[in-house]
Amino acid sequence: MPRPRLPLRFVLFAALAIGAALLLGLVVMTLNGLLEFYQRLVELPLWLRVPLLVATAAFAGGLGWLLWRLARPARHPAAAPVAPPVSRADVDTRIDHLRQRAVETAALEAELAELDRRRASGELYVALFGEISTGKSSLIRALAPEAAPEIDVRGGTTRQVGHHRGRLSDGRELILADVPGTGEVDGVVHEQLARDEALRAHAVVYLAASDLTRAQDAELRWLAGFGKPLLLALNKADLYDDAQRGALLDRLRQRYLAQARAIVAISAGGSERYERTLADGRREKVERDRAAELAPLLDALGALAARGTDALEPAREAAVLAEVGRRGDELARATARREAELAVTKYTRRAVVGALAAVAPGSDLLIQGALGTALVRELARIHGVAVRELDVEALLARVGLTVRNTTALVLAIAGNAMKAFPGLGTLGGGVLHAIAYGLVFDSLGHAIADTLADRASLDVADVETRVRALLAEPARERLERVARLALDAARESKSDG
Ligand SMILES: Nc1nc2c(ncn2[C@@H]2O[C@H](COP(=O)(O)OP(=O)(O)OP(=O)(O)O)[C@@H](O)[C@H]2O)c(=O)[nH]1
Ligand SMILES: [Mg+2]
Repeated sequence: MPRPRLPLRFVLFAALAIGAALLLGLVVMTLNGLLEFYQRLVELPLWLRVPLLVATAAFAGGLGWLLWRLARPARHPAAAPVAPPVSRADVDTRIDHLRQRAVETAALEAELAELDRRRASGELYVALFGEISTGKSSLIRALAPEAAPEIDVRGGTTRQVGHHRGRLSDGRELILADVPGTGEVDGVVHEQLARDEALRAHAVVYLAASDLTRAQDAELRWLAGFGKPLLLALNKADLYDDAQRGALLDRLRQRYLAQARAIVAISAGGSERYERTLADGRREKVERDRAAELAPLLDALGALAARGTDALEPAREAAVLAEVGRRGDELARATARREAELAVTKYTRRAVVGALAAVAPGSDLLIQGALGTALVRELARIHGVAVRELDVEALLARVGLTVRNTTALVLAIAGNAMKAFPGLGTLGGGVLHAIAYGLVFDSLGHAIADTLADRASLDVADVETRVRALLAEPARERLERVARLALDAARESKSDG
């Protein structure tokens, strides 16, 4: 039924016609205006004409520049450093701080020691990198004939990092690192080994056996972000005919012009198994090596080696330091979280004990009192955030109001906790309040710790929002923990008294 379509087409046509007419009118008007402007300009005396012309040109130029700034396509985020550069002294200080907090730093120190060892050795380190079964181990075997890395059609054959001494055509030596492939299901640990080794190398050869997938693309850009030389090798080129290979290479060259120093097609070789029939009719399994074709990669590696390790060392060092710094920060954060958790438990217990001891407990008394201040101070120290006395007071006053408004709620929740722990009921009404205080302190402590961790400042509004959320819906695990604290404290105070 073509009928209903007709009006729509008509409307479109009409709109187009009106648009075209308007545009034409606009063009004519502009031209007209320009002509008039020109005529008047010609009539003006010279001393007025020249400055006016200059001003008009400047205005047009400025407008053009502004339009270009707004409309120009975003530049490629090529080779942007992954993390801000970290100096060796900075990393050493961070490790010192961690050691002072009794954090295990041996792995970080080992990484730095390896950094120094490689620099002192003067050897050129090249890491191969790529998804499983792209032919990394095969390439090692082709470049380092004495090496015998395991090669298999099954992905995930290489499980550890292996170093092999290889030789380039001009006789120069280099150390090749064979690493586990990425992209294996559940291969996170192996993938980390590969990534760490890639950062330790002077240069990386990224191997692919076809056009890059989205995951490979991200991986390659991440590697290139460290600013070290990256060679992209399209392996198993023997599987493509000349036209296919050329088209693939063109595409890769267009996409990774900024990331890769060279983009080459190679055949690492590898081996193939097949069955053949003997003269007597028996069948036998044979394995034979495929011929390797590595010339363009050898050229690229040769050019790299010709630069010498000294030239390649700074980028290598920056990559390792950035990674060690990142891991140090991660350790520091985890340690702060652990210490904060202990501090919150300590103060929650004190709040509970205090509430049990008080004749007529009042929430303000505890929250605004010394206990609250001490909790804030300790958490701030743990997270390395400087806080002023004034801010602590403001925080406690504000949270005090929140708690007062939610007291009925907190008591109701505490009542539920008591039901879950029948033993608590027999300890009397004071326990209900003690649990309520415990909950308040536990919530306050976690809220402050999270704010400090996320914002690196004592953001009062943020703490309050978090306290409110925590008090409104305390998780069962928290409830039980606080109730148990109250139970223990009540028993202790009974046996004391
Ligand atoms: N056709 C062809 N096959 C190759 C080539 N290079 C390697 N292969 C085959 O690809 C498969 C995987 O080779 P490996 O060298 O084990 O690959 P890998 O990247 O080390 O694999 P993982 O260790 O599992 O990450 C093997 O069956 C090789 O024979 C090549 O140039 N052409
Ligand atoms: Mg391998």
